[in-house]
Amino acid sequence: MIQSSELILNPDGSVYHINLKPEQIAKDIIFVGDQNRVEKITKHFDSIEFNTQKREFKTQTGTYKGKRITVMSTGIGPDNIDIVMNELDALVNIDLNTRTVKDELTSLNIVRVGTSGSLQADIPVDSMVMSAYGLGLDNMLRSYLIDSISEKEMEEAFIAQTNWDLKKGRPYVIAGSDALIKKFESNQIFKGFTGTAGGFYGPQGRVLRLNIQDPELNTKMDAFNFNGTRMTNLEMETGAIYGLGKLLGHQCLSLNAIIANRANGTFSEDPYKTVDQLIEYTLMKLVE
Ligand code: R1P
Repeated sequence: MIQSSELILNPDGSVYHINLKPEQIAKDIIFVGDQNRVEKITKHFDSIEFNTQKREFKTQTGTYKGKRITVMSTGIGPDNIDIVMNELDALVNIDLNTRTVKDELTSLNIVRVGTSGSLQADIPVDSMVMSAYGLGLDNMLRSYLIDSISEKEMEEAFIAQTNWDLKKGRPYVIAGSDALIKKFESNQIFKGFTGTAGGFYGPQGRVLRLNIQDPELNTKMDAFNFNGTRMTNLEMETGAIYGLGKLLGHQCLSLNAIIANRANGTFSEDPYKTVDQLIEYTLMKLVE
């Protein structure tokens, strides 16, 4: 039995941070970072059956073209992903009354609709990237046993090619869901290798007033090449979603609207339009 201190429930029986009960979520889930992006997606829905918010975790469940979908904001960063993925999994795979793991496990489909900065000049602002792999630079996932799910050769190549300082922790590489990659790929979206940083400024090589441990990191990441796979973009959730998804048995895919280009220093003139384009693409592919 899982103790109340380990799996915390609210007085109404919902799970602690995401504030949800099992019947309130669909098997198809869209993650967004920004809580204001939830309604940008659900405004396309036929109907909304449920709505809640606690802290940065806003959730709406409804139907789109007859398919039941939950849209949920995760806030920013891998630490939030640890909370969201564990609590969502508890909703489907732990009996909250007996506090025991169910005999029959449920696999969720989770698609992130995020924003991100491109690392390559030829992946321009206002384009879309689907992550074939997530590269975690954040360490969160290292609290779990990930040897059986991580792509060791790619990790080693990244560490060697960037001369990564292991004092910052060991980067990890996790593949996205093959089934979802097949479902979502097209000539409208780049397929990429996405870095997930544990912060926005120093951890992504941005310098305002503080010197950073490796000023050349972004240049080295641009040049990273593993058997033809280049690093495409940087954001703050994909690696963590892929890692926890694989460990817990869920199908996960991360899609990102490219709103900045770090290689040539440009930022989208209309980032909301780019996000809207990704939302429409995601909904179209989800019901195809
Ligand atoms: C940083 O501004 C945030 O934006 C990106 C990053 O991953 C990070 O969460 O994604 P979202 O727009 O989905 O939050």
